Amino acid sequence: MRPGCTPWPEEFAERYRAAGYWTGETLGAFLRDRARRFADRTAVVSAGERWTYAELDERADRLATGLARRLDLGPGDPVVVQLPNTPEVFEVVFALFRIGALPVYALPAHRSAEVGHLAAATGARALVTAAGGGFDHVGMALRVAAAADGPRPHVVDAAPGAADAPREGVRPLADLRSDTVDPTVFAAPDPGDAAFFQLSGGTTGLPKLIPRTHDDYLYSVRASADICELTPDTVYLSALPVVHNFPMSSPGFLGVMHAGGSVVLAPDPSPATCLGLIEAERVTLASVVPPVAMLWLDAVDGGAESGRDLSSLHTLQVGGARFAPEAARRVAPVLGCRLQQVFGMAEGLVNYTRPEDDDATVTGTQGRPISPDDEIRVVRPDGAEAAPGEPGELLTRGPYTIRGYYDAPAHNARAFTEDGFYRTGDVVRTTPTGHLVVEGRVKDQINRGGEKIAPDEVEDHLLAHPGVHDAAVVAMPDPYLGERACAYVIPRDGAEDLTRPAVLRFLRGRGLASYKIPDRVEVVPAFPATGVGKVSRRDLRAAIADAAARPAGRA
Ligand code: AMP
Ligand code: DBH
Repeated sequence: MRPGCTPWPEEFAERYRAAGYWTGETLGAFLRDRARRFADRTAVVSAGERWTYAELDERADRLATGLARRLDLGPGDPVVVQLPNTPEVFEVVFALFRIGALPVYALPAHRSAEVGHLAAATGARALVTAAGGGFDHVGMALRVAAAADGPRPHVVDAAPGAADAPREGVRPLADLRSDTVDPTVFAAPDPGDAAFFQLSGGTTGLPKLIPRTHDDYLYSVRASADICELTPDTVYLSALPVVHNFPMSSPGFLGVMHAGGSVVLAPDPSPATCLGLIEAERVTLASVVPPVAMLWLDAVDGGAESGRDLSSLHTLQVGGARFAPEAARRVAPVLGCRLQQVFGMAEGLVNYTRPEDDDATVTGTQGRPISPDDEIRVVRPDGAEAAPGEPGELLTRGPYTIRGYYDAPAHNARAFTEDGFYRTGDVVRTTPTGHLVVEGRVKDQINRGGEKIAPDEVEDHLLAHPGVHDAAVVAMPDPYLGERACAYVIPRDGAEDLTRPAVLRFLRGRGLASYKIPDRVEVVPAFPATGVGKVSRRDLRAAIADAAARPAGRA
């Protein structure tokens, strides 16, 4: 395996191969095989374009040729991919797979702090992004490339108009599409090696990189497609950015392509856009985070979209954050479709409620694991096994859960047990049927409607402000997003200009992803709610978490 990655112990690898989970298929070969079987079927619908499987396959070949010949990219080269929901995202990632290069996925909301970190941590050789969308992603990529230690990564603009107004130092994607295909550039990567990097929401400091292998990921994809009963007639709508793990693999676009179905990319998650696409494209399956599900429910339930014909929609998948049971119970009557809850993580383990589950299970649990070989432990704070039904921290290992973050030995020693279980930081209880109910978490993280924020990371940026003496970022409950972030900031003596807008401006200037910018900033003389004198930000977080966990009215 690539240095910095943690392999599964050989006895586990053998077991997963013998069970037929790890088949040796690679992501590059995956598309080739689908293109043979489903050549003329529609693979992708997006931004007015419609590509068949054969077309997507050919585009991947042509771009692979250009990337190899003109940018000298090849096996093992990491490439940061930060693209919105446009068809080019598929062309780019499959071209990279074909030459054995490794996509490093960044969300469109990420800014220079995150993208710079991804590029530096992987030694990226190129950044593929796209102009448009109200933020200058290309300019940001140029700044990140200029700041790189070592050879300057290429910057590629995948926006359709990029070649019309070429920008200094930027390669338009159109210039990299070779007219001919050179099969000598195709690589045959080791299916047991890292195929790409996903980003973890993280709990401490900078986001961690998650290396996923061809073998492990494609197993989760195939099994997910089976569980979700996908067929060539599946029409899947991704309302989330498709580079996120959920719309990529749970079952996501890869699961849909495995089955030969069609993927419809929504440019934004709004009810008008998405419900319009569901009606127009006869969408059968869609995946959303809870706040988006709630918006759709309200828009259809007597709102602006109540006249839509949503009769094609068979299943709405909701995941990424806690979906309140009251909202879950509205899905079937309001949208006229089934609900499927999805509790997953980019590190691996994914749980689904199943088509055969009864209503109470579908609305009241977060599903059960994909694989019979997903090992689940629920433990008490002292590490002892919880009793059946008792809440505890979820630990897991299995055929598609990583054994370590990339190049992070110190962090791995805390995030994994000695025998290789990933400490999810989620508090769950199990039901007698083996379903999991997410009850809370022990990890220091804010889940803002599915977008994860590590308080530490934001605090470190706040502490870099010369006028900030101390800072604490904590979750505050929110009826729509579940949680939002609030930053408490103590000014240094004499720092009178440390106002709320100044703090927000400072954070934006640091290049932090928009969803990590605190929703509320309180400039305070000392941290509130403790009354025990000088309190560190860690103590404060612990105190607030503790207070929130106690029933109201008790001190
Ligand atoms: P990440 O590790 O950044 O991929 O984020 C995964 C985390 O999102 C999980 O460990 C949970 O904390 C949270 N999560 C995902 N799906 C759900 C869900 N259906 N209900 C509650 N929390 C969820
Ligand atoms: O939140 C997640 O990271 C997530 C949610 C649902 C995920 O990675 C997944 C399904 O695969």
